[in-house]
Amino acid sequence: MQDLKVLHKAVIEGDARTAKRTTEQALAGGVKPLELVQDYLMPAMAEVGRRFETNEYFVPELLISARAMKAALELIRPLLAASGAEPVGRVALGTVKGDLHDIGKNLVGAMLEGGGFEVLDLGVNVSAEQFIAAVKEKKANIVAMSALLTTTMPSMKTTIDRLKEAGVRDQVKVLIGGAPITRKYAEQVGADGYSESAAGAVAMARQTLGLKA
Ligand code: B1M
Repeated sequence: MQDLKVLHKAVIEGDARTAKRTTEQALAGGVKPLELVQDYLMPAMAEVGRRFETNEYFVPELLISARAMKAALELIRPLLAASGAEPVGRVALGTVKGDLHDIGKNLVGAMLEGGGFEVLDLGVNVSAEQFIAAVKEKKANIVAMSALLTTTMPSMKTTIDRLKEAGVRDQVKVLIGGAPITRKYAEQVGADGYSESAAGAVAMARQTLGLKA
């Protein structure tokens, strides 16, 4: 079994090829997909964020680290999502308007799929109108919003307000999350649920629909 610190280092250094190869080998060697995410990939991105804050890294380094993380996640996501049962709910998932961060959102989507939900991934920079359209036209019964920037957090409240104005707020549960989001903020904006992690998002989604966690 290879040393998985190589994976951690590959993401920090933006080495997508090594990140992919190490992930392939680890999965083939029986390492659990979630362990790779929680113990190696997420701590690596946290370190990338720390370096960005201290001006050791700039946007190009963030981008190449994100690319390395995505290379690993592309292999991991289908394994997290493997399920096959009838969907327990339909989730309209997106990163809110003005925000382009999608790594956490993609993980949340994979975990929700793994937890038996059908996920309509609306992508990044998603407007209130796009969420409303997914509720009206695609009959989503959960709206799940991710935000990574303090400047885009207010888009969550805007979306909730617009869901009310469109007369569909009562038809859906609204879940929010992302690094700057807190439970208190979720309460303030009138969301139905908040989770700080992708794994917790599944339990929260089940809970809001009255299903067993
Ligand atoms: Co950006 N960025 N970024 N960035 N970036 C942060 C968020 C930042 C904290 C870095 C820093 O200063 N330390 C900072 C925000 C500061 C703030 O708002 N207070 C920041 C900044 C400033 C910016 C720009 C403004 C930089 C610039 O241009 N000057 C710019 C903004 C662009 C925009 O969105 N409009 C920008 C751009 C980028 C890149 C494009 C280069 C790249 C993103 C690539 C991509 O996503 N495709 C990037 C990256 C990589 C980061 C960091 C380093 C890593 C984010 C990440 O992917 N983390 C980040 C620093 C950090 O977070 N430490 C940073 C890994 C991921 C698994 O975690 O997304 O938190 P996360 O998701 C978690 C949980 O939060 C939760 O589950 C996930 C897994 O457990 N979760 C949910 C997420 N959504 C959820 C939803 C739920 C429930 C749980 O329910 C619905």
